[in-house]
Amino acid sequence: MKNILKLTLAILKPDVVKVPFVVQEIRHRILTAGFYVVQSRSVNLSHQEVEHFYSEHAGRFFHQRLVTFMKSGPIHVHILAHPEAIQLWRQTMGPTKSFITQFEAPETIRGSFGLTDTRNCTHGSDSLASALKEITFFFPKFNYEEWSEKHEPLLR
Ligand code: RTP
Ligand code: MG
Repeated sequence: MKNILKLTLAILKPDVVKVPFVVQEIRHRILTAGFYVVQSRSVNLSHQEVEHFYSEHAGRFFHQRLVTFMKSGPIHVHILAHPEAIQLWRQTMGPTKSFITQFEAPETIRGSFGLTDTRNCTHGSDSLASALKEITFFFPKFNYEEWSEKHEPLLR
């Protein structure tokens, strides 16, 4: 199970998916950062699915705004692999609040393309436990052990 450390779940949120140029640019950044793209899908989440995915934020002032945004259109979901997957993807995305990030980390994805604190382009798992839960949520048939056995040596 330790090899899950080398995977993370990335989401391109609806604001990004609506703009093909930004989708291409983010895919380019994913590859140049050194990630291997394990599996991808496009999905339009229902209200209930978004509520479930972001249940940790239930009750926060931005929760309703976040749910409305995340169900507003298709999202692109990727399982990314890298020896430091979780940390590297969060570094590539940049800090949550785009309004600040555009000045403090303009080279990051959120710094380059984020529109607001909520419409901030991308999602990334924030821990091992989240990565496990989120990968299972979007890819219920994904088999960590099988993947690790075949591919993990390539990531050393
Ligand atoms: P994410 O979960 O999407 O990777 O982002 P994160 O860890 O950097 O941020 P988190 O605190 O988990 O918040 C989840 C998402 O909620 C929206 N948000 N809006 N002040 C606001 O309007 C606000 N704060 C957070 C963002 O879309 C954030 O990514
Ligand atoms: Mg988060």
